[in-house]
Amino acid sequence: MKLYSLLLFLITVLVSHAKKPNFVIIFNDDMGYADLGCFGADKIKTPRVDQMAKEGRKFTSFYVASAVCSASRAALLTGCYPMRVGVRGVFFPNRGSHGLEPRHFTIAELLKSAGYKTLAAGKWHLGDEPKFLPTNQGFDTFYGVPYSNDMYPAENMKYAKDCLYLEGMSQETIKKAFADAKPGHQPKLKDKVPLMRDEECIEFPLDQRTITRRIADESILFIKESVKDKKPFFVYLANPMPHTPLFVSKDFEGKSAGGIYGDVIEEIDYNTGRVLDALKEHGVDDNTLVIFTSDNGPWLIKGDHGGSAKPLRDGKGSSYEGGQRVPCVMRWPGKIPAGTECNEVATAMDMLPTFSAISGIRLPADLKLQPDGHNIENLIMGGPEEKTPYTTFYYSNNSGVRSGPWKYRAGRKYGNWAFPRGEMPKDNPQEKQLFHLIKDIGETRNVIDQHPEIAERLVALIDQSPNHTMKLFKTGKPKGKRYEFEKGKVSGGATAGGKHVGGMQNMGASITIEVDGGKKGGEFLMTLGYACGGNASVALLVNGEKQTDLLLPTTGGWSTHKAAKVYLDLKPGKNQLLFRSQKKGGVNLDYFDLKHNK
Ligand SMILES: [Ca+2]
Repeated sequence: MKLYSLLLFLITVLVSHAKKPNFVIIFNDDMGYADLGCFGADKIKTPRVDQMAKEGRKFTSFYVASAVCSASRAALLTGCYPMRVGVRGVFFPNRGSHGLEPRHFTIAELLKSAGYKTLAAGKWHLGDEPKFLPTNQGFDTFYGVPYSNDMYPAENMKYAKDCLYLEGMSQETIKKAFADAKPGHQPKLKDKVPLMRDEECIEFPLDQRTITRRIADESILFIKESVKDKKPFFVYLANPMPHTPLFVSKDFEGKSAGGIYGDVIEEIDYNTGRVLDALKEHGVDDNTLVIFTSDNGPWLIKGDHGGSAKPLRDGKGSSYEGGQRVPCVMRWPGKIPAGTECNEVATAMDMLPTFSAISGIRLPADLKLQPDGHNIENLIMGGPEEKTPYTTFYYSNNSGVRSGPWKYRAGRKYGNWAFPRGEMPKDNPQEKQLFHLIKDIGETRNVIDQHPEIAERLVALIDQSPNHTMKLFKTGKPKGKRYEFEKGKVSGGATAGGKHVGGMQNMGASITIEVDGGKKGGEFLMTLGYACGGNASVALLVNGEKQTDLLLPTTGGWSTHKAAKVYLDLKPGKNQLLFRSQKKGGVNLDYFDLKHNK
């Protein structure tokens, strides 16, 4: 027994002293499936990423959880489908208070809890207010752009005292641009975005020709310092390009046979190589997992300023494969067999559970939202016999589902932003489709009529999708303090919802209710009783600030009452809750219960 205890002690000591592996994620913006040499690009040269693939593993069925930026990033960092963490699409500055809520648990928080140094370098796009910035989501430091490089300054941005102003800009010119903007419109400063360090702007507008190099510089310096401090590290290097507008430094201008788009990719490739070289130089090459991928497919409407997803159909914003299936290469010398390929389904949501497994850092025992992603250590490091843990994968906003080789596509139209008015492609079918992705990777043959039973099975899977923020429960006794919605309190031209008191059948209709946050305030569990015929969307504002979108699944009918649960933060004392219908069809709200989550 004594010997056993001693052994256990020794093992514990050894394990705790074992070197934790480092993680580097290089997340590119709008890079297409065919934009890398190792994925079939002919005009664009990417020797460093190709070398990475030769030394590591190429993933040919790697998906992101959304076909657009913010939602894809939320899923990468939390391991959850984006709707579960309240992120539906793309965040814009100056359009209200929104972002990935700080209460959601990220990869950076996981690793930081075990002593990792954590850096977010590059594009963030999960909210630009201080409370939504990387430094409030587990990153020690942030150096980069708070949103897309084609956006605007944020009106409430904090500027550093020694902020560098370029292009004749100053605090006065920025203020004037906001004052001159038409109500509800952005200032006339498109494509002028801030470069931030932590919570402050340090350069405005960012000289975009320098950004690819500078975030690599920052990452390299961070790697060097982490090694010097003997700390494991996590670098989240999110290149703001090839999202348009495109910029390159002098060194890469006109170099690629693929035009300016090719120049941008080649500069990214070169700087990826510099980061890989830094790992070698500082002796951590064989203790670092590097992942190189993209946040969604290529932005095809940008023509030769957009990439290619060949042989996949369509690109960014689409529920065809080109929207969410992205190029992915992973490298970890000695752990990942060199020059191999994995064709099994893997997703960006797998990073959090996989990093947890690889590093031995457990997810918090009280974590409320368990990741939808899986530990894919086997797919990353195992042999060709390893199989995907996915029985189902849900596309953006449940627009489709993949199960094995089969994909059912609900036949949703593209938004106008993906294809400008009048340019909607003729082959933008709204009919329901079934594809066999192994036999037909390009989604050219709809076989729904030949296999109606398979389509039916997949449709039923969509109904079970976790990609809603809220799951349904039976209504029941009050769980905590109950608040009833009162009759006649609906504003915004809503019609009363039959016998239900809180009917909000018009878009924009709202109900305000005052609640008590108690002495301490904090996090509360809300159980919301409601009924609706179709899926409903309700914005929940707490004290005037949007806290989340309540994406309420249909209860199956207007007379069928169910309840859904969501967490929200309240301040001590009185709080004003505003529920605003965001979708035609609306919802009947019955009551909600609030229980302090201690
Ligand atoms: Ca993107």
